[in-house]
Amino acid sequence: MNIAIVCYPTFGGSGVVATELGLSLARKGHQVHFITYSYPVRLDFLEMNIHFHEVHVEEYPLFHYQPYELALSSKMAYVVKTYHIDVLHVHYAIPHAYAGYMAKQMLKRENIEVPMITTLHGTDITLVGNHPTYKEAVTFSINESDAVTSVSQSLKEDTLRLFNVKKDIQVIPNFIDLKKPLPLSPCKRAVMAHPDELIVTHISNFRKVKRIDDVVKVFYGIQQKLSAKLIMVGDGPEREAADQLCKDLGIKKKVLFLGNTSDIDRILCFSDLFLLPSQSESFGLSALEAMAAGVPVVSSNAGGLPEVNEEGVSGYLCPIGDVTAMAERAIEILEDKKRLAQFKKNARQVAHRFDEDKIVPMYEALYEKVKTKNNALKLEH
Ligand code: GMT
Repeated sequence: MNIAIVCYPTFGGSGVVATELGLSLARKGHQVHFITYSYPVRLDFLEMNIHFHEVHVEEYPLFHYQPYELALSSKMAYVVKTYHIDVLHVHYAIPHAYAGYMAKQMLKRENIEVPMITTLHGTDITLVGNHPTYKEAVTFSINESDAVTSVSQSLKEDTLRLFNVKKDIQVIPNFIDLKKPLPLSPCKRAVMAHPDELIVTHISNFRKVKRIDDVVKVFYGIQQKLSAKLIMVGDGPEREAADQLCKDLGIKKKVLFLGNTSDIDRILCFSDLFLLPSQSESFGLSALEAMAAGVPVVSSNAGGLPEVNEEGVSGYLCPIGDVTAMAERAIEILEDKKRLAQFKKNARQVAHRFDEDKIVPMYEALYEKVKTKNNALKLEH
């Protein structure tokens, strides 16, 4: 099939999932066309069957806000026409589903019908999309999609609760490539910590929703009992405040801020525990990535996290903001070598539920379904 994927190219989970999906589909022989404003961060280099179409927004002094949706919908229409796209798959409703709807309307004028699938990822529903500024347009574009998927049952329920959505929403969870070879070079644990130190890791975009200060507070509790280091991966608005909190708590020397990287496997390979105390989390892809690398997770019990992190098996789930409980659970996992080894093993096992080989065929089946329906409609006309 010729599939166009529209996503954010940044470090956010939705862009990562979209990119990994595109790569997986390309490996299976589909032609995959990424449409976005810059090269997706997880796409190392153009690979076989992968194509990239940059959305360029022309700057003009009259515009207070540059019209990205306009440029995006024009590019979508162009790519669909030129490359005979069978399915348009947009990740993150804002503004992708809206721009996709416009592209479909433009194409209709030229007698080209292309089905559009919208995948809801989380903040497009729970935070941004739900804001009155966008709500009407988001509801409209979800309802106008030919198929809608959400990355967890919890997100599906949030969508139905918050929006007047008439469309059926299919849950297709995020996935992980478990066949991927482990880091090429040996795992460099010694660079990060002394041999007797445990390594606790957090990866995110350091937004408020991630409760970065809770990560630091939980670690503060852990290091009072056990010798440990905290590795903070990512960047965003809360980074400076977290840095300051580390100074205030006197743990600055035990916390390393590494900034953004797509080489997370090289970090997860030496991590003993992953912390994700988010306020809201539709799925928690970073937790799944940690589990796949054999790293147990202590997370909040928010949104879709209980669908990913199995209580008492791959880690623990604690009430949002309960840093004491999170630190206690973390210590419970870390303090006993045998127990830690068991949790590590379990984490990897639980991650197998989200194996790429199980999940990607669900998308392929959906593509086939919307394509067949679209062809039948064409015949009717
Ligand atoms: O978590 C973020 O802030 C990034 C955000 C995104 O849209 O890129 O992530 C969302 O989508 C991910 C991929 O489906 C999910 O794993 C994250 O849980 C979800 N984030 C939230 O719901 C806060």
